[in-house]
Amino acid sequence: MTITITAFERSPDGGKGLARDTRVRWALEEVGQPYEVRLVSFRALKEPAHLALHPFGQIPTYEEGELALFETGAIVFHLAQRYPGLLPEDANARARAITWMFAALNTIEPPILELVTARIFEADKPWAKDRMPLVVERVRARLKQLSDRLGTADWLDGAFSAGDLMMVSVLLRLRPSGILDEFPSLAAYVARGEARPAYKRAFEAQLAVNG
Ligand code: GTB
Repeated sequence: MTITITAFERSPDGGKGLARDTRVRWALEEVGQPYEVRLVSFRALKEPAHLALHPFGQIPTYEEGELALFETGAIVFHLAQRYPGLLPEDANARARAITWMFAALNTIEPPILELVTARIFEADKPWAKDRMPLVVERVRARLKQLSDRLGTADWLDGAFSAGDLMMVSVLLRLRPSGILDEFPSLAAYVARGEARPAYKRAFEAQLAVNG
């Protein structure tokens, strides 16, 4: 059955791979599933046809026969459950890998998004200068904890998993801020993710659209 995802017709990042279709492309590449991409304009995101797929009018979405999904966490989890390659066989190791997916989305991504919002969309607000150090400190605190847990390991819990795919994807959003480089082990962790052939294919595919 054909898998179709949606992505920006033209991502505002100009091909840096920061829009969230990249993590879904990456998961599809890791599990070796071919896919098609339907490109959507910002206007079309808010039109009924797309809202029927995604109630919040965003990308990416995922269609496979009768199944339509939104939310990258749900999409990557679906792929990881359906196809081998992203979750361990052992039940406990699998549960821990899923825990890391949730940690990426629920614990690490929120302060990073707060920082992105502060840097890009609120930089001209009168309170921006006072608030920025607080926002940056919240990110640093989480990165320190994550870095402590990763230690000298390559991946968060044994072999590469959907948990790492999601964590690396979330951390990549920090790169323009420079904060990631304050944590060399996390910067190296992200670089390991980017070096995976599946990531490279996903990155190139989005670059072909947005570059
Ligand atoms: N929780 C949802 C998920 O994980 O799927 C969030 C989806 C989401 O935020 N989608 C964004 C979107 O469609 C694109 S990824 N936004 C349009 C809208 O809401 O109207 C966020 C994003 C956008 C642009 C860049 N960039 O240019 O650097 C990076 C990330």
